[in-house]
Formats: sequence, C-alpha cells, structure tokens
Amino acid sequence: MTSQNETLFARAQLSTPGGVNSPVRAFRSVGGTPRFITRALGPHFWDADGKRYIDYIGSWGPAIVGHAHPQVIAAVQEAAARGLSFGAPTEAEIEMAEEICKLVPSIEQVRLVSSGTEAAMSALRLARGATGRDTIIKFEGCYHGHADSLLVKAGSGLLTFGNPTSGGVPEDFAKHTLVLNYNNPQQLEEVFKAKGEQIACVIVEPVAGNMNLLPATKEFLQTMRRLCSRHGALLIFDEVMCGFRVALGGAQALYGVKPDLTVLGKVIGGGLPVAAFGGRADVMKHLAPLGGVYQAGTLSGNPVAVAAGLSTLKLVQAPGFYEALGAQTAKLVKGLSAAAQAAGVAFCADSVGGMFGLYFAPQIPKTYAEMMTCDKAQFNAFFHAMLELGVYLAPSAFEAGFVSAQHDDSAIEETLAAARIAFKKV
Ligand code: HOZ
Repeated sequence: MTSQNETLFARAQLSTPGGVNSPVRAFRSVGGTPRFITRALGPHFWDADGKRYIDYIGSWGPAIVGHAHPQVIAAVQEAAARGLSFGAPTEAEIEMAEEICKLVPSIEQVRLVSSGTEAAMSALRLARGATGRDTIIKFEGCYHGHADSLLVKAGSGLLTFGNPTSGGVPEDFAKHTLVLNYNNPQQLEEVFKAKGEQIACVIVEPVAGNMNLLPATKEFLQTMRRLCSRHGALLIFDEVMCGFRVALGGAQALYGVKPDLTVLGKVIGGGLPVAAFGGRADVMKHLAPLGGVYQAGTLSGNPVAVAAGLSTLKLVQAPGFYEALGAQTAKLVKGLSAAAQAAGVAFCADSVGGMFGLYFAPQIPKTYAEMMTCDKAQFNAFFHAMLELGVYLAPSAFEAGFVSAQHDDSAIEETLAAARIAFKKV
C-alpha cells in the first residue's frame, strides 16, 4: 500500500522545487521519503500515515517547552482573536524587548524581525554601517541564514548537500567575506594583524549547530572578543540556535563572553516567526529611524507571533528549567553512547543544555575538519533504523538535535530502546 507520505511527496514535487520549502526537509542526504506532519503534542509528532514519532528536532529548536504547550496555544488564540497584524506598534512588543534585554547579558536594545536570516542580515548591515567597513569574518561550517554575504562555506543544508557556497552569490559580495577555521584562535590573530583595520565584524555561532553540534572553545571566543575590541570591529554572536537553548542567557551567559551584537530566533518565537538582533545601545542607534542604516518589515513584531514568543520566554524562566532540560539531554546522550558501545559501533555524542550532537567517529570532533571525518553512511543507516522505530532525528549528519522539557524519562527510555536495536543495523 502506498503511504500517504509518499503520495504527498510526489504531489509536492509538482508544485514546489524538491517538494519542500526548506532543503534539509527533503531527506536528500539520508534518502527516502520525508514525513509530512499532521499534528504534534509534547515530545511527539504524527505523520500523514498516522505514525507517531519522538521528535528530536522540535522545529529545529523553537519547541523547547514541547509542542502545543497549553499556555502558548492560549496566548496565541487570545492574540489572534484581537487581530492578526496591524503594521503599527503594540505594547506586547515592548514587553518582548524588555524581556530580551533583561535576559541576554549584552543586549541593551533590540529590534524584532521575522526570521533568523533577516536578523543576521540586518546585524551585518548594522555592523558595516556603524563601523564604515566592508570586510566580515565568518567561520567555515557556521550557518547564519541565507543572506548573500553569509552563504560562503556555510553549514546546514549547504553542508548537507556538499555545496557549501551557494550559486547566485556575486563574487563582488563574497570577496568581502573572509572565511576562517572554527576553534582556531591563532589564525584569527594572524588575520587581524594583517587586516584588522578593514574588518567590520566577526560573526560566529558560539555553539555551532549547523555542522552538527560543535561548541566553541572559551579561548576561541575570548580571542575574538579581545581582537574585535582592539581593532574597532564588532563581535556578533549568532545565537539563533543556542540562544535560550544552552542556558537562559544563551551561550554568552554560559561562556561569560559579551558580544557587541546578538542575533536571536527560534525559541524567542515559540514556534511562530519571531527573530531579533540587538546589543550595545550606541551601535543600535545607527538603525533607522534614529540613524542611517535601514531595516524594516510589515510583519516585524507581529502580535500573534510575539504572543507565542512571550509566553515561551515566561515558561523557560521557571526555576530549574534549564537544569532539568540539560540533565534530560545528558541522559539521552549518555544512553546513546552506551548503546553504541554495546553494539561495537565507533560513536560518541555530546550535549550543551538542550542541544545535542551525534558523531559516528571514535572521538568528539573539535574542528570542522574533524567533523567531516564522521561516517555519513553509518549516520544514514542509524537515522533510518530510528525513524522506522518511531524516533525522528535531524535528517542530516550535519545538524544538531533538540530536546524539549516534555521529553520525560519514558520518552528517553523509548528512544534508547530503539537505539539499542538501531545501532545493530549500522
Ligand atoms: N536550516 C535549518 C536547520 N539548520 C532547517 C530549517 C527547516 O528546514 O525548517
């Protein structure tokens, strides 16, 4: 019998390139048919064939309090009943900005936008406008959304499909992007020594989640902080994935390193399209209508999306929230490693807060080059075995995984039982 997922995928490909609205969803690197999701609740979602999965992508991060949390749904319903979009300011937007400024150590002022891509693109423009410089530094394997200057040796879907620099990016744009090695402070020192006065900003995922999970070393982040301050460049932390994920104040709270600007998304929208960029007030004042750097959006600060985000931000401030999330994620990672060892598979796993990485390698990779040595074929076999057993992992060896506050002991136990079978098929 043909599955509904297959029927929907065949139909989708007629009207949409590759049948999906975001490339990694197409399952191309793991092979097989994408699952079309019909509903989700807590740690689970169900596909078009009615099959239930324990979900470890959580919409790639936002579903931190679990899917369809009653408080989030109620807030969204109340806001929707008052009107969907005004194109004029609301009090809820002030509340949201105040919450973000209160919770993220380096943010004095913040602007709301609708996607992580938009936030990173705007932060970059702001950094260039505020410094009057063009050159930016990014790191190989980091993904900061799909703005032109940032699609150079990038992670996520570009890495998944083995084409890290996108077509359609003019050489004239790409030449302003210097791509350096992640976790290599010496190289950063050398580049700043040679070109420090031309550099507008350094943008980094402090806990990278787009080349699998790869946390920065403290030395790497401290070095970029020192060099940016010395040379008048701005340091941008892209915390779209790790913000409100690895700790309440994001990676910057965890590492104790303060960027000049921060890019946020995912969790701050609670599943609806909210993202943000913010930071030092003296930098933010360069934005229109105060300054000459332009940025705007009809759906920026949308009242329904802000309601979802605000209620999620309230929920994650419950005492012990991050301790419990981190402990549950660590339990998962430890159990997976034990299951692999029992099956004799060269595998390890790591987590930071509610994010985790799975590596088919004898040791946890510390650099992009080491990450590339992970066994993709083994990952794909494991992915499909787990999927069959009702566990949905990211459909790519180069994406991080996400645990929610609703992944209780029984969800973790069920996952580990599946893994004990799946590792034997690798
Ligand atoms: N770029 C996202 C993962 N890093 C995937 C977004 C999506 O497919 O929803």
